[in-house]
Amino acid sequence: MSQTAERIETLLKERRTYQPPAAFKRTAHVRSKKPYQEASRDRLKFWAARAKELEWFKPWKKVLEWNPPHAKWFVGGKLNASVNCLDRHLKNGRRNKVALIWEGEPGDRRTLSYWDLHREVCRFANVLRDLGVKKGDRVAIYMPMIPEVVVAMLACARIGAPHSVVFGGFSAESLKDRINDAEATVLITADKGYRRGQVVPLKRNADEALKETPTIRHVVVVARDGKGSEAAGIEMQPGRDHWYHELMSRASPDAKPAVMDAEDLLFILYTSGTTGKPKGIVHTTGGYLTHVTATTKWVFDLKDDDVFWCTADVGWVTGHSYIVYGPLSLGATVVMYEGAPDWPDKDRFWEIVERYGVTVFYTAPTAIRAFMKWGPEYPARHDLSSLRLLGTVGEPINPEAWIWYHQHIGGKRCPIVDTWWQTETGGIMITPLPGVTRTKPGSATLPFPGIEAALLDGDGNEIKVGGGFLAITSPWPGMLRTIYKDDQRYRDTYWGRWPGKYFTGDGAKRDRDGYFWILGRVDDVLNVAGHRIGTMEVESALVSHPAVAEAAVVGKPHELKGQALVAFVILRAGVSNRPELADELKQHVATKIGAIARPDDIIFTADLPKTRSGKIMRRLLKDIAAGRALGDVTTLADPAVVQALKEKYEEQES
Ligand code: 7RM
Repeated sequence: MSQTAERIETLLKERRTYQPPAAFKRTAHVRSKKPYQEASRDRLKFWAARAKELEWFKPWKKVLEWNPPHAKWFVGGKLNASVNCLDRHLKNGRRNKVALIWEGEPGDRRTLSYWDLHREVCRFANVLRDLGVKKGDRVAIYMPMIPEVVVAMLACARIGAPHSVVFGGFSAESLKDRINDAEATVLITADKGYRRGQVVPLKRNADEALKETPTIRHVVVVARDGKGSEAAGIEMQPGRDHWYHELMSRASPDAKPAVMDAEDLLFILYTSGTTGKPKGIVHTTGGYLTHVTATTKWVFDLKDDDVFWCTADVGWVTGHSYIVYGPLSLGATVVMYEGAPDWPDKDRFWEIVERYGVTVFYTAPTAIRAFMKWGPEYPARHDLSSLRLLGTVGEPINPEAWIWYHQHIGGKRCPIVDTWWQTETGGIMITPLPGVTRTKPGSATLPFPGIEAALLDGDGNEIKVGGGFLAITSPWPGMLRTIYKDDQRYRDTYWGRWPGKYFTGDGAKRDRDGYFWILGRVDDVLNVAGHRIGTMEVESALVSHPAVAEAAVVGKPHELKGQALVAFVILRAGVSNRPELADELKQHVATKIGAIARPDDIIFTADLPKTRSGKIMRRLLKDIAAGRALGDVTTLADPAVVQALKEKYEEQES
């Protein structure tokens, strides 16, 4: 049985439902289905009402201009995202409210009030302006999870310079490619970060990337442990490299915000697609901020006394939308943690929840499955009674993990919001509203008010009940506007399948109540521990190794990570299979892309199963990797190849 078929089978058996607890419902922002009705009656009026909750320099003239596949939201409106995240809280009684509670992996702690954060952001905005950064210039950010990464993002927003945050776990080469695609002029990094007790040498990686990034004029380096504790051996190139603390010490804490058009770029974020080249997803200001602010408020039900912890890294869209822009725009208190969940021990997250009284907690199924495996004794060591709402994102959650999360983390009293969305959608799209929606373990439930989703078949016919491709059938405020410098790819990837309807790349099932059950990607994108990885990217990395002639990468089901990578490799003529070669190739991929893309298994083979026209039959490779009986082999050029591969893999596994 295929992985998808297995999942459908499990989900079909899932009949448990959970009503919002009465106590939760009583105080929730949304207590009735009214917003759904209002939005379906007049979607644009609904979104305009959400946008009015932001602070605008100048109101918009038109809510939406839709020239498929290009949308403009809040046309003519002017605003600034950093003003919405900071300045407005200096006037509404929140200026001494804690904005950020930060904890480093080694145990160092800092808190910043909205006023503190405002001063830091203004100072850094001035620093960037002094370095010559102008409105529209791209700034690359390659940092650990420290408060300065938030300062850097908001400072870019303040001066109208789109940021491109590159996850700190990516390699020098990945960083280089992203800097060059965006033609960034400034890079902000740190001397180091900490992860699972190890030092992450960010500046050293950056230096490697900087050898081939001709557009970079300046590099700003944050000393992770402060002035006087700069990492040893850091090389600062005179004229190009500057210490953050030195520039900041001379900068004024007042910086006028740039007046941004609603459709001016706020950021670019690279994500994996089905080719070897990541896509620069473009998000603009007014629609994005409206979408993330509205969803943060209603999905996480955030109130002034909440303490919100989203465990994502700011290098991913979840960090952009639900650590930075959404919660700060609402004036919430946000917890930010630098390191690993099992450092120094497997109860680190629960220690943090207890210490700061976290009330709303948002994490990924892969983390929940790890907690399950470690055992309930770790959360049981701590008082988790402050928690009132739990969320998940990034991949399908299996019902067992949902139930475990509900019981052992939520103490059976917290609703769970399983939120489906993508880098491209900007914000949450399919989700329960915790005070309204009856939840079912494994289902992301229903589209957020104002979002229109459907299941379509290959011809674009709607499937009301059953399985199909997940599509978004009308534009939404947080949608990507294009792929940076590649509008054709934008048109082809997302809008080429059905005119005017957005193709998500996910398969899903819809039940009789209209609930969506997301099954996973239907394209050549894998989801490993909640991280999106393109099979083609890994294949390109493999064939860049001198020993490799050809490679095909597929996913196999993995207990914790959801999926793991399996690479089938054909060696070049004359290369013999040394015993250490598999490890060398795994390391090669990690060096080329980043540790998240390291394959679990490498299978050497003399041949790959191909159709008569020469297309690699990934479906068969997936069957082999998953240890399943082989699917249909009738179109194969040489069926013996597959049988031989399968036997080889089984031998290797046992
Ligand atoms: C936010 C984020 C997007 C892909 C998406 C799905 C998968 C995300 C869920 C989910 C099932 C969910 N952005 N996905 N959330 N699958 N249930 N609640 O993850 O761009 O990195 O990934 O992740 O396949 O297409 S992302």
